[in-house]
Amino acid sequence: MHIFAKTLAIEPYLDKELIMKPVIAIIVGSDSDLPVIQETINILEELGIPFEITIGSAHRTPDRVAEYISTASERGIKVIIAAAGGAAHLPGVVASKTILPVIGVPIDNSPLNGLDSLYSIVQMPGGIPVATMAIGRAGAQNAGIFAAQIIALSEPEVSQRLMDYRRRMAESVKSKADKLSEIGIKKYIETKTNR
Ligand code: RP5
Repeated sequence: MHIFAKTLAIEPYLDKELIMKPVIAIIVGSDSDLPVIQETINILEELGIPFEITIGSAHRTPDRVAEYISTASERGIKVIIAAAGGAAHLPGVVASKTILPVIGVPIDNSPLNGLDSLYSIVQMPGGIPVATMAIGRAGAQNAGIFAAQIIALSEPEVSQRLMDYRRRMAESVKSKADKLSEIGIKKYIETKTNR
């Protein structure tokens, strides 16, 4: 199995077990999903949560997906993020193979701009849930945050990092509002479009 496991250098006050082993697994249906799922990776890196990531397709490599997911719990994985586009059955198939919580990210790379992926992921029949995020980059970002929130239930340090993240987000909105009232709407829009 080719699993790209990435363990991040994080501050020593985190639980040793958490530092050493990935606790979140990300699986994408294709390498073409990776640019969107980069948003998930950014969040997990910012919050210092170790994760692993792999590519596995529910229709092109169903056996590989089954094997990868059935051993996730043994590896110490607590949450799985599954991202796919088009007729996106990957998150549902992943959820069928584990009782770990599965977060689904609908990728917007299809002619239907991800609406097909959203419906495929969100409309799971009763019995096998998938926590479905928004389509595309915002969904990928929220998948990372939501997974971190699950980890935070048993890791107070992760909880603190999530609160710090929210504080930084609020500060960034405030500084934008301050800049807007300082330079006015025309200049503000100019600075945004010149970026
Ligand atoms: C899905 O098909 C993948 O998740 C991807 O979003 C989509 C297209 O895959 P490629 O044809 O780009 O490999 O299974």
